[in-house]
Amino acid sequence: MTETPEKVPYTTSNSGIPVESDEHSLTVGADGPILLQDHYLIEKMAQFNRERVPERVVHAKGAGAYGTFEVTNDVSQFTKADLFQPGKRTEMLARFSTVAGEQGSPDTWRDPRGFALKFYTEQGNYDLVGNNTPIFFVRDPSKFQDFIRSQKRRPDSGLRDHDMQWDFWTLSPESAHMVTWLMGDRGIPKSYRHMNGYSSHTYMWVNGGGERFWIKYHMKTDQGVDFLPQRTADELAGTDADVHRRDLYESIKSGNAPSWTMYVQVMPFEDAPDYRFNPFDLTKVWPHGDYPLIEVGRMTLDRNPEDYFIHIEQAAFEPSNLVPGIGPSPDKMLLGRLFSYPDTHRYRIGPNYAQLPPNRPRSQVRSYAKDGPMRYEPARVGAVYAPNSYGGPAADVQNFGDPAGWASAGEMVREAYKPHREDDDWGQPGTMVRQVLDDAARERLMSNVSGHLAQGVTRPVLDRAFQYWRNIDKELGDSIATRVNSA
Ligand code: HDE
Repeated sequence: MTETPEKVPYTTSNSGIPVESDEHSLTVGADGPILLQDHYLIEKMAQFNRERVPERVVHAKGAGAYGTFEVTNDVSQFTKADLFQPGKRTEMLARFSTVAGEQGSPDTWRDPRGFALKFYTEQGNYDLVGNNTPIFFVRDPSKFQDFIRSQKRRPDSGLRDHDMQWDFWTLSPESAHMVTWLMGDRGIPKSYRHMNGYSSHTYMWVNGGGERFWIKYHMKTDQGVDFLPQRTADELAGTDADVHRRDLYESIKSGNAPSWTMYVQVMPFEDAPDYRFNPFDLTKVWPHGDYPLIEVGRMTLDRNPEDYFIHIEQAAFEPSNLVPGIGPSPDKMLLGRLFSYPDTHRYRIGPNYAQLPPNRPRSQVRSYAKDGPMRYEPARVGAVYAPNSYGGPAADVQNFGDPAGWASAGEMVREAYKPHREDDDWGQPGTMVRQVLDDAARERLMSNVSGHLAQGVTRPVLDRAFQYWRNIDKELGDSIATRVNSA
């Protein structure tokens, strides 16, 4: 006996008109030509041709979810930001990603991971767009594009190329700290749930009294930090390229909501000029003995997006989304990023990207911006220009304005940061190798680097790479050279 299928609603065109067939085009006779008046067929083909927006130029492959941030400690002495006030709960969105691979690339390639957060606060969106590393490869935004090109694909063959990667790194010694991270265990996390997140940059916090502090954020995973050995990661790249996206989705779906505890390091404003490391240099950490971690709150991710494309592919994170009580620091990389992200969103998604569901602030928008492609929210202002006499919004500098800045004067120059007492490129990675890693982790680092160098890195880059590692740690560099030369 054949079962009667359950009645399902009828298909419509994008304009809501019932369609006549899901399978057959309109033709003149069963074997005849297709007719131009088959509007539905044309709509299907045209829509399909436009299904993609450009993938992110970096951080293309990722996964994300919604959740809540709740404050668990009183940090109001350091910031007046509404989302960090005692007892506050704020809805949020998180997106994790790999950096160099494309949309379909394996989740388990060795790479830093993006750790992008958007908090829907009462004073607009606050975006904290960090990585799973407290540092970065370069310290000037004008080197970023070159750096990324060296990590992506060659123009001739379209292949990735380790020679190109090590060429750039060894000619850019400021990369040593980050490369040491990348080649160690944390370069391939077990899953997105098993990694920490960092602001990496230093930001400014301002309290209710106008007092300023320099801060760094740390998001510590409550699942525990864990990693994949190179061999397991390589296998997974072939058998389950989406393993980390799947892990996040399925954990949340089964009610196993991952969480992270947020901490900050707080540096008094006046400490910056004399601190032993330049506190705005993105290749340096502040040792916890100098500035201990102070707990702020907990983020829990418990809601999968109902539509991946709408909520995650079109999510637009931007470090320039800073709310009252939080400001930038003089980190040149951060300042470069304040421009770059909204610019990429206008190109990738469209100028009205801020009206889309993942990007729309939960607080009221009273901006004087108007029109543009795909705009659908009416401008809720009394007039379309300011100043006006018809009840349009007016900036409230008194209530919201921050002294979120710093004094600055000098000649226009193109120069590296002025070095502080202990600033050099090899010191902090050397300390990591000798004092943070145990013997087994150091051995894995050595093996990961040697394996990477053995894949297509040629002289003179190879010799420079041995010297690079000797500069970080003599013994480690010697063993890498021996291992690679004897392979
Ligand atoms: Fe990004 N970065 N970046 N970046 N970045 C992008 O923005 C850029 C940097 C980071 O899940 C792009 O929307 C410049 C540091 C994350 O959607 C782009 C510089 C850190 C994500 C861009 C940096 C990051 C991005 C590509 C040097 C960690 C993914 C698509 C000045 C602190 C966000 C997009 C998401 C994405 C530019 C350096 C983190 C092109 C110019 C440092 C997590 O705008």
